[in-house]
Formats: sequence, C-alpha cells, structure tokens
Amino acid sequence: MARRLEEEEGEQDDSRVIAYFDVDCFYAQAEVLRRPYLQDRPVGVTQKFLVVTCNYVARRLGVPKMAPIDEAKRRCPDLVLINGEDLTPYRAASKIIMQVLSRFGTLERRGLDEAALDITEEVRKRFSSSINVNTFQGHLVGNVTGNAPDILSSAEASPAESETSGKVEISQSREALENRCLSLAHTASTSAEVLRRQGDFLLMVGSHLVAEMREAVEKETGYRCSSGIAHNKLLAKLACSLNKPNKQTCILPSAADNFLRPLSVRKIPGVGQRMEGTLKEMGIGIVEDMQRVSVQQLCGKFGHRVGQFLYNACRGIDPTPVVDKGHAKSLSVEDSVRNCTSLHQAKDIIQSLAPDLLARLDEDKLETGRRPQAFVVKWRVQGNWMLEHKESVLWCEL
Ligand code: TTP
Ligand code: MG
Repeated sequence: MARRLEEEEGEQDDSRVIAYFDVDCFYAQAEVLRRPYLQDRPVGVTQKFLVVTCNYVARRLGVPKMAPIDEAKRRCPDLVLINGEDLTPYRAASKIIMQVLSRFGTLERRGLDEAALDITEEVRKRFSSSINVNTFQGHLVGNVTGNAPDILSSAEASPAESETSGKVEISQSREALENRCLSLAHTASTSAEVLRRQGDFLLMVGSHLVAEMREAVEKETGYRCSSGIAHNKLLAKLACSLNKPNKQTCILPSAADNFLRPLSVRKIPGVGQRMEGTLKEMGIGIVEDMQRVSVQQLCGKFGHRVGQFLYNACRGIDPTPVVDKGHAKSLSVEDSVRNCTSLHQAKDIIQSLAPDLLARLDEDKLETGRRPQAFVVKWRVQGNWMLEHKESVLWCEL
C-alpha cells in the first residue's frame, strides 16, 4: 500500500513551463482604471461592511485586504471608498484579461483574477529559434552563483537565504547568465536531450515570455498583474505571490525544497484555517514538519485524495496538468444576510439576486447557446455553516 501511494506522486516533469497570473488589487485596479484621477490616491472597494480589497497606495498606508470599513478608515482617513457589490465590471475585465493570456498557451482559470497557463510549447518554440538573452526580467528563487557553466545546476538557496538573498534579481547576475544561456542555446539547438534536461533554462526563457505576456495584458487591457514561473502549478502559484505588485518571480526546481521548507503550511494552496488547526494538532506547523510525516498518516487523517495532495505539495510536487475547463458548468449568485428565518425573507433575497443571474444567463446564451437545466438554492446556517441545498429541474425556459 505504502509503495503504491508513494508511486502515485508521479514522475516530476521538470521540462514543463507553467506561468501563474494574479491581477494586482483587482477590483481596486478596475475602479481606478475607470477613474484615472484616483491613480495616486488610496482607494478601497467595499462589499457590505468590509473593504474587500484596496490599491497598493492604500496598502502602503496600512490598509489590509478584507478590513472592516471602520478599521480601514481609522488607519487611512483619506481612503476613497467605492462600492464593489456589482461584479459585472469585474467579470467583464476578467474576460478580456483571460482572452489576452490565452493566446500564449493553455489557460486554466482559477477565479476571476487568477489563471495558470502551460506555456511550454511557446517557450520551446522560442528556445529553438532566437532568444534575446539581454532581456531576462524578474526575480529568481535560487542562488545564482558560480562560473557560467555551473550556474543553473548550482541554483540552490540555503534555508536561511530562501526568504532574502534567495530571491535574486536576475539582472544582478546578468553577465554570468548571458554566458550560460549562449552556451546552452548553442548545444540545445542540436540536441533534444539537452533541451529536456535543462528545465531551469526553459524557465528562464519562460520568464522572458511571461514579461511579454504581462506587457500585452497591460497594453491591451490596462491591467497590471504579477506572475510566477515554475515547472508546476503549485510552485508557480507560490512564486506569483512573492513579489507584488507588477512583478514576476521564477522558482527553479533545484531551489524549490529549500524555498518550501520554512513556509507555514497555510501557504500551501488549499490549506485553510480548519486544516491548519488539524495539522497543528499533529505537530505540523511548517512545510518541513509535513515532510517528516508519512503518506499513510496524512491519508489516514485527511482521506486519500487530500493526504496524497499534501504529501506531494510539501515536496513541491504537483503533476496535475493545466486544464482548460471551458465555460463554467454553472452560474451562481450569492450573498450573506444577517437574518433570514421565513420563506418570505428567503423569497426577497432570491428576488434581489435574480436580476444579476438572469443577465448573466442571457450573456451566456449569446456566447454558448446554452440554457439552464436546473435551479439550485444553497444556504448555510450560522453556527454549523454546513452547506445545504435544494435542487429543482426547470420546467420553463429562463
Ligand atoms: P485577490 O487576488 O485575493 O486580491 P487582489 O487582486 O485584490 O489583490 P492582490 O494584489 O493581493 O492579488 O482577489 C481578487 C479580487 O477578489 C479582489 O480584488 C476582491 C475579490 N475578493 C473578494 O471579494 N472577497 C474575498 O474574500 C477575496 C479574497 C477577494
Ligand atoms: Mg489579485
């Protein structure tokens, strides 16, 4: 059993180039783009009593994301607040941003302002044609040192360095990198084997392409985003959040373990507050602690799927492919309410949500020709927060 589980972690394919994109302060950026005079002012976007996000001017003045409005105003009295409860403009912006990105590779949407892209094919094309080695851009996790021929194989950060000097501005080592790239490009053009083994180098070329993609997004849509580049989705997502806003970071496979080990388990995508608590009870606070736990223990505690995911994730392993899931299978609208104890109140809530849903169904029909088959109402009750639902097949066309 143990053997089978560990085998499931799969072969690490270091030859992929995965880019992860996250739009900077998305809703706030959308609002500022519509009102350029707010460019240099602190701006927060509100939903109910929360500032769900704010621009980086506001963040520098001490306003965090998801702050209660009172608290945000206390920290930054000049904060300009804009109501962001109508998501229509954000959905529209998301669509055009994703359209630009999808020109460069297979795109998997991960929410309104995030996407993972497999850009391996485009990188390989550039790799075997001409590469402008003078235009490396972004940050690099990995200690780029040594003589030119050894640069990529020695790109490791010690645990102590991983948070600081481990993030090396590529430009600092430009001369050495250029030498290495030139020699590799020369060899690789004649040998597919060299190309396959030089995953690090593919990521470097990927960095170059990602800079171009971010530039295309900004030029064509106005939006700035940050990006991560790595050989899998997990590492690319983690890299993406390392240097924000409007920056990109590449994690080399050889540096991944040292980078991951000191991180809080909470940094692993999918580990929420509840799982963090359970892991704490097991004596697991950071990724390094998790690496010491067997796959059987993790599967015993969290079930096979999640246990196996955690076992892989803490080793920087993520064999999952980037999948273009196409149009969403369902459309939903939701809201949280303080008080809903009667059928009458429930009807009012559904009526207030319906116009947005109907507008989106019409838009979806124009794009895909689909009409909905079923209508589902889901709700959570304060206290146990368990999701309950009732489903009904639609008897008429909406
Ligand atoms: P995020 O990408 O988490 O945040 P952000 O884009 O505002 O900022 P960052 O630069 O750190 O990426 O979320 C995207 C948008 O989703 C955000 O602008 C507002 C919205 N949002 C909510 O409405 N509620 C939430 O709980 C979160 C996390 C985000
Ligand atoms: Mg974002």
